[in-house]
Amino acid sequence: PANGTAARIDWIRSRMPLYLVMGSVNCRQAPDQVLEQAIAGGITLFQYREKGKQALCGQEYVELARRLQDICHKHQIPFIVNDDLELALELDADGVHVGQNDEPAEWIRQRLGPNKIVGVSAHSLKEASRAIAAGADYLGIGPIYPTSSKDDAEPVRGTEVIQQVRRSGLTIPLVGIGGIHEHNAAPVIHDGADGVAVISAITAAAAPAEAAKHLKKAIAQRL
Ligand code: TZP
Ligand code: MG
Repeated sequence: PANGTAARIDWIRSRMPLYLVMGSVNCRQAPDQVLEQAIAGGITLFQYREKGKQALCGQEYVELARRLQDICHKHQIPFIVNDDLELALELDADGVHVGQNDEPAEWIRQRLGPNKIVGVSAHSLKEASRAIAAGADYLGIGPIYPTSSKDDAEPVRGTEVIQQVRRSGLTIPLVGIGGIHEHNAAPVIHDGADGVAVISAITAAAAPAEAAKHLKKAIAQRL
């Protein structure tokens, strides 16, 4: 099972193939330009994740969010906020993504209402089932491969948890995350994901548009 009407689930699943997660810390060029290029390369969903030691805060944090949201709007890419319900409400963002140690998904769903997107990170079948019961629209499962973009990442599990979730009959839209790039994305889709979420494969690429295009192609061949 998954949450919502069939049409809503289909729509959310259709946004999963190439999900860019990004903050200023991840970028070599101006974040606005990285996002524009990533969209040109074919990303289907965007998450503003401004985290880490050098992360912007206060007014700068909000201003960057607004600029990136404007770019997403212009290209009809849904704009999701990582772990900041208040910012999402202030900006009328399209949704919020929370981890297991963030505000509970039930609360996020209650505050956002039924029409916004709620994403939850899950690292086991149990966490996946709980997230669905709490009202999640999609799951992020990882890290699939070793990653240097998250300091407090859980152990690498390959596609094991994705396979467990699918074998248990859960049909919720889901993406794999963690160390994914164009040459290792195929097994993630093959093993049951509806897409991949990436940071560095696009943000640290010399040519983000090309990187996104190649990733999208690797995924589309498997979907
Ligand atoms: N959650 C699990 S791994 C990860 C997050 C946010 C970081 C993914 O970044 P990259 O650069 O695609 O490995
Ligand atoms: Mg979090």
